[in-house]
Amino acid sequence: MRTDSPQTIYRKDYTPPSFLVDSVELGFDLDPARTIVASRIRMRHNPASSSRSIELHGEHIELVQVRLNGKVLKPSQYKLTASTLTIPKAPDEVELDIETILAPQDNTSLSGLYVSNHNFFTQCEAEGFRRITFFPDRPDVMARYTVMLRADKAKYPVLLSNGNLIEEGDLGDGRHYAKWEDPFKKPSYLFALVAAKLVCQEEHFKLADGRTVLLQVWVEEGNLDKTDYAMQSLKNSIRWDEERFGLELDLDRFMIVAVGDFNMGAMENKGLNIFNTKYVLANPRVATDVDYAGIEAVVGHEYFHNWTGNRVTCRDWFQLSLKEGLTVFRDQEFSADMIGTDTGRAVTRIDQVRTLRQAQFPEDAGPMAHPVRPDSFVEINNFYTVTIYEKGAEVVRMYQTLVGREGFRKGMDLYFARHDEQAVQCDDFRAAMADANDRDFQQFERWYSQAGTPVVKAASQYDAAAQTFTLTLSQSCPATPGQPQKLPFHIPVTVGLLGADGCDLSLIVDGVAAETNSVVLELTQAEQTFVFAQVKEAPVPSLLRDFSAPVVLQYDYSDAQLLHLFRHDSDPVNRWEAGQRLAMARLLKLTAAHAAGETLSLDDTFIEAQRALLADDTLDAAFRELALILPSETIIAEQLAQVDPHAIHAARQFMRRTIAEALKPELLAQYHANLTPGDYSPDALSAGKRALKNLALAYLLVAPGKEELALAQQQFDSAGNMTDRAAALVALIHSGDEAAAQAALADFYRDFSGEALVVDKWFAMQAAAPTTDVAAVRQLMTHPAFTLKNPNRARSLIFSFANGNPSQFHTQDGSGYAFWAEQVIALDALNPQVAARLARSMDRWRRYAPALQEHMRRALERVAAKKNLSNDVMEVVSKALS
Ligand code: 0A1
Ligand code: ZN
Repeated sequence: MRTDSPQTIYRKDYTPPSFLVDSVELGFDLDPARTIVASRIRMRHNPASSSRSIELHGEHIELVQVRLNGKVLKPSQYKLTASTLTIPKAPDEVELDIETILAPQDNTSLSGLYVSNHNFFTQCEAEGFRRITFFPDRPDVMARYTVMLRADKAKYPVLLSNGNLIEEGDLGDGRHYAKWEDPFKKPSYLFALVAAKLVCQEEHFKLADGRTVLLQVWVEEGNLDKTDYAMQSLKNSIRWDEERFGLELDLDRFMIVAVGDFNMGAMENKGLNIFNTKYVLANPRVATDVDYAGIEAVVGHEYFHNWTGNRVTCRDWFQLSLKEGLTVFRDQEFSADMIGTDTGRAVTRIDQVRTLRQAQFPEDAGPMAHPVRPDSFVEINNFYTVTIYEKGAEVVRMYQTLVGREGFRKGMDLYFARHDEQAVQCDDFRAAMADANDRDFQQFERWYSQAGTPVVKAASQYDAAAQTFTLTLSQSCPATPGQPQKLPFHIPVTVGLLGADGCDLSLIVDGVAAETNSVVLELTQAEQTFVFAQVKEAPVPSLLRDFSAPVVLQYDYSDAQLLHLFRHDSDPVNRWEAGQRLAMARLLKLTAAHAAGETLSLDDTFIEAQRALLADDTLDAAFRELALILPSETIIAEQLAQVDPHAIHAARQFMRRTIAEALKPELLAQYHANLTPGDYSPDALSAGKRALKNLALAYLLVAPGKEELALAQQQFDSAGNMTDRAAALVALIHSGDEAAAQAALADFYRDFSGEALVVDKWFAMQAAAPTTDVAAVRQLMTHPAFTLKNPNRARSLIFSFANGNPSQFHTQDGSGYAFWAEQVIALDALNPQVAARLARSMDRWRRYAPALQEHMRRALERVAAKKNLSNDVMEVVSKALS
């Protein structure tokens, strides 16, 4: 809870730490109600600092005693506030002994040391270590850790911490101990411990250099049948980082531990990754294809942090994207390489583009917009955002686009050669990329310092006589909070030209012949012109291939040109994009028509293009599925100056229904052609088939007859895996047949009530159904399985409703917003981080119709007026209101 008024922290105010820490010895006497922590910190004065006082952070902990070089300090010899402990005028070399007491069982924030299902876990990023003991809890203080854990042996048979186990044994009186030593220097945010009753799947694994390491995946007893995929993903990650980046595991032992109460996806603590169960547990009965893909990505992500984040870490939290953007890029490349095919790669790329448009572009256009390297924040936990992660990954990807894969690898090698075991800045990464490739990335810095999504406008002219195609690109970027004016970015725009036959033309740009059918144009000015020579016919330009930059691209395509690209573009991402443009144009017209009370209609052109695509067996099922999904209601809303969620919903539903009716035979044919009989496998090919089949099912159930209902029911009853089971259930829920939906929901709950992650799905499906109103959500909250205390559960119901059910959340009477305010306030008392995430649902409130806006403003003000609001929520709502 907030103790004094929230303070803004500025990047420009960075000062080096006054003391550096060489080693830390931690002793834990673990008890849920009263854990005693003893620490011995060896420090020395930092010559780079002019300050002589030792500054330690500490929050929500009781200080028992502090000794300096063996002498107990009297309260007059230090200054203790609610968040700091300062010892003025300390000598050069200091040994501090500090004892603190905490109550993990009362820690509902899930930051620091906490209890989940009777077991102990820690979460120290970003500033959780200060809830365990007093320490310079900042990432540029890197130290060696030795940890002694003591706990009741029967209740907590497993005692884990970072690094290597060096000793364990009994203490008598039913307690036991384990001593761990981490051979690498690390910042405090990477500290972790687990004391629990858990079991593990383990394996000895041989590294490229011949060493054998121990890999473990720890879970609760009943979940040992759900660890195979996480273990396989871990082994794949290790191999991949060896092969692609020459990076090896630097420990003898690497552990993954699953916990049911967790604020985020997972955490990269050195050698002891702690994971939300959602990203570990899977078997075909309980996990969907999407869950499997999530596990692969997150296991990879946390493992890759071992080098990008842990060995080389961040100087301060403003540099967060240094590790997160880079590590997301690495996990994206890993997932793409695991599929291995070109279209597989493109499918993962399309997913990334969808995430950017669904979440990052709106963030970049709203009150919480911030640069990839922010200049200020109130609460760092609010900055684990899609901008830091996903846009940050796009920024890293652009280096690779500009210097090529090999050049990128050279840049990475130089980065590690220069900065291993250091805490550095985004600028250091940029310098390594520039120096290794002899490139000037001065201007590229603006991707780190300027917020907002750039808009690139393209215009073209074909001169038949001269056989030239002239492409003029111009750029601009909208104002964002605190940044009214923007300077031009360095934007890679990958371009190809299609001839009338649909094939790529060979390219000569500004006199230089390109080696491939795509060329990377570098747009660095406000406006630039590129001339393509020897162009024998008027081409259709394919712009921003592979989504080469995180921008909005505007070009005045005709329908005919888009259809040409949709049929023929050799770049699958742009092929998909052409379909999205065709769909969006229609969705916007339909939305306006609905709002004006006109009758809705859809032209045949679009339907026929979809028909052809659906039946094109030369295309991967996964690609066809993506090409058939219409832009989401959120993405449509982002195109509009004033948002009417009901008109958008009606327009999209109309389009879905029209497509479903027109393409019924084709959808049915694809349904049957893409069954995946036999044993379940989560591989991309099978998953793609299921995705297409289940999308066909969803379309068939938009306005179903008896046969379609029977088909869904039959799939629901006989499905051999969760992907098909859940898809059939969702189709029934959206079918309009309430009785069938309710019966299936009851069956589903009965079968899976013991599987927490499946119960989350059960809540989420209902929360997102357009038939579920606020009253129904309130009713679901009274279900015995519902609790706000568990973040996954809160997200499954409350967040799914607020973010995934726009037509019900935004009702005219404002009851959705009043509900939102209540839940933000209730959550804030338990877990400010989760509450602040929910608070973000109102980010775009100023774009709604005036009547809705008024309700939203009142809801925001109600939250802002609450006494004792956390800094987390305060920052979000006050930025929304400002
Ligand atoms: N570094 C983790 C994300 C993470 C951040 C904060 C957490 O608790 C507040 C937990 C995890 C990652 O990128 O995976
Ligand atoms: Zn990360």
